[in-house]
Amino acid sequence: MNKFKYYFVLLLAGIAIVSCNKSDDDEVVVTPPRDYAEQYKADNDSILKYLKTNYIKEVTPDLDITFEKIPAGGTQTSIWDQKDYELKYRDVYNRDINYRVYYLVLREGIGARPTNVDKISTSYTGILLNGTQFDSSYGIARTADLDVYLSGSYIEGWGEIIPQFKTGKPGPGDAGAITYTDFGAGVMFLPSGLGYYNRVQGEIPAYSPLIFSFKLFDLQRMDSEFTTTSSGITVVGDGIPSYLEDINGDGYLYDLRDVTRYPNPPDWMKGDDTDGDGIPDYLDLDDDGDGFTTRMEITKPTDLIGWGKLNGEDFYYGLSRYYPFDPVSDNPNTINVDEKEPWGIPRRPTGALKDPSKPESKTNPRAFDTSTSPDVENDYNAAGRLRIHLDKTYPYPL
Ligand SMILES: [Ca+2]
Ligand SMILES: [Ca+2]
Ligand SMILES: [Ca+2]
Ligand SMILES: [Ca+2]
Repeated sequence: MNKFKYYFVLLLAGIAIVSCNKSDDDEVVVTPPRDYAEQYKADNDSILKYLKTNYIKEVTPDLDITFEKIPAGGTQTSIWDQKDYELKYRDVYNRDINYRVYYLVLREGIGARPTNVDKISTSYTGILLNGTQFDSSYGIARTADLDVYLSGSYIEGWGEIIPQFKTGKPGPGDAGAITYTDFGAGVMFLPSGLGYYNRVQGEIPAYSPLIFSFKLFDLQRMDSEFTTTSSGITVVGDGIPSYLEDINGDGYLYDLRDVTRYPNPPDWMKGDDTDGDGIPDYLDLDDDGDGFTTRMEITKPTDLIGWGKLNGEDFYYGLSRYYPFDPVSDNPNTINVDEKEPWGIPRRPTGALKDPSKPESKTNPRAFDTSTSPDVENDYNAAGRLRIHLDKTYPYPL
């Protein structure tokens, strides 16, 4: 091994050890962990008790919420019984436990819904069931990665509950800052198994249920495929944002190869793997398993980038090297940039055969039909078309 490289590796190892020690200062792991099912039962009892013995003391116009314990003889209506805000739940499967996670909807929001692998802009406050505040962004927006694999966060409950809400509407605020109106806002009541569980984290004792009030301002769509090397993982993406790889459309993406988290997943978690190879589309570099990468399949021919010809006329195809999932219209707010991408990812071509006297095959494919506009529309734009990267029969079986 090259001597310089060797020292460099040693140096990296040294840095890694130092940073591990640092994180050990504020995190103590209690081992062995308790049984998840027993702990969930205890946590659920505690959370139900909290919901039935506390009330909503105040919700400000900006949707900051405070709870307080109903005093002895008090006539306040509990969080559980009140009707001002809807108390909902979502059933979550994790580590073979079927969790019922309660959350309060202060406002759903009006924008887009993040998936559980997107990044969000949020402000939040976390408290324990005894009212102790252990964390807050104090109204300042922070970026949070909901992806449990990339965030390094142990709080899996966020990715399960936040996608039930929508983002807000951005607008100019004071001093050029962006402020949001009509954002989603809520409160989640997480059992410890979807929080830090057996880890002591700062002021949070092991096995603590966590209450987070949050505002969902904005989101960033992620393209999550990654490659692994000795220096860690590199997110590379396949050109299809993860939220468009949610094949069963439930808003959630799960890597079921993680048998620690998902040992016996229910059927509703399984619908996002087109080729059935166990790698969900959002992490699969070849979604249909035909040996050609999705990235290659959605790459435009070079004559379909920028200005070209369509039916003999000048035609603007868009600047991107890749077909977008669906056609993209020009953004009127950016007057100097033409974002228009008139064609989305095509389906299996429907045009003329290369040799019309022979049947369709790998060596005798159909062309993308550009002879008439309706056929172009059908190949590239038809609503609900099976896009090339999801078509197991294309190019063709051998
Ligand atoms: Ca992707
Ligand atoms: Ca899904
Ligand atoms: Ca797959
Ligand atoms: Ca493929």
